[in-house]
Amino acid sequence: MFLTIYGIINMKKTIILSMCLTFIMGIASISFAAGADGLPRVTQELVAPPFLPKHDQVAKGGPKVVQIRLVVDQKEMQVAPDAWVQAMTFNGSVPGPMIVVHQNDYVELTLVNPSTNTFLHNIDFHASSGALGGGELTKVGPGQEVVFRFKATKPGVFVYHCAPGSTMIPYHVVSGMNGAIMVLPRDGLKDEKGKLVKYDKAYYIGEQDYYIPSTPEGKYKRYDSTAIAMGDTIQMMKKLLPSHVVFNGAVGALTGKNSMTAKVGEKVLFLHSQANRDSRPHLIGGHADLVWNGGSFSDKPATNYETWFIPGGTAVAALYEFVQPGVYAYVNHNLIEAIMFGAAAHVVVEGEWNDDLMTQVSPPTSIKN
Ligand SMILES: [Cu+2]
Repeated sequence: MFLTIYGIINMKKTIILSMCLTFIMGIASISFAAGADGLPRVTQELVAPPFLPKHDQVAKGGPKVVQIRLVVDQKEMQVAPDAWVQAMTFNGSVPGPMIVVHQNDYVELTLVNPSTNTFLHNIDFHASSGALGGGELTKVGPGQEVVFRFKATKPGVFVYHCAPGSTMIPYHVVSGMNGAIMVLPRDGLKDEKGKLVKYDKAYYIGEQDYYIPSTPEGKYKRYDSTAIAMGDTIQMMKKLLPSHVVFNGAVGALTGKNSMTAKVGEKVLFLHSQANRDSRPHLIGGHADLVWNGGSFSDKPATNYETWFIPGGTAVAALYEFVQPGVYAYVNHNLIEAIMFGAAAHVVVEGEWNDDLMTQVSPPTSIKN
């Protein structure tokens, strides 16, 4: 319409203007096509937490399209010796797998909802920009799959979770449908002085609150399906009092033979997510040398924290170089949640003890006077 009116006024100018518009639109379509379509594609093999998929800390080459596959698995999982949950999971683990890309890579997800499931599912990526974090574009009913792509423009650690609408959002999240993605700066992580910092190991700790109903006698109820469990569980959820707060899906998932490991002198990156409640990780006997508060890698990391904070719906990265051997407890420092609800893990660290840093000057004896 604008062109028509303008053309009546001056046909010559119109021709020039429309040529310019065609040229500009041409550039726009070229730059769009050069977005994801022209880039190399790689497939990332996702692994169950606390491990991370194979990745480069400093990106090699330019942006890529990173293809991943998440399959929704509804199944019963044991949370504690006396408690089971009808879990809803991404790829069968609680939390879902950690995804690792670099800033300005594209994440191309195939989300699969097998026909054996009963509910509709989707995914909201906090790392993405756009309506509902992709929630509307990724809704899949049982028997469907969808391919969805977003550009990871912001560096940091971010939660992803199922968000199918209404009460189903918290129900799916507290049934296990959450995980995290780490979007590394292309030139790697930087310390507080802006110097490249590399980690020797990285672990993903996904904290999960469960709301498992009990019988009047105090025994945890066990259900045949998520649909059957839903009514009672939602009544429990409304009280805001979890029955369990655990790391990686179950009490003891990161202790004993499943403990995290490290050596003295190794820098370990702890990635901790909580999709629903606040948390406050603390490494007993250690620290966080660096903490990227709010999970943002755009900001300088804070230094030398004793306990760091995870606002609900966030994933946070903390780095620590172990300086002493031993079995360290990594806990939610609401110690009731750690000890009585289950939010505790172990890091077994090998190496030489440094007496200068800590020693028992004399062993316990009877009080002398
Ligand atoms: Cu879901």
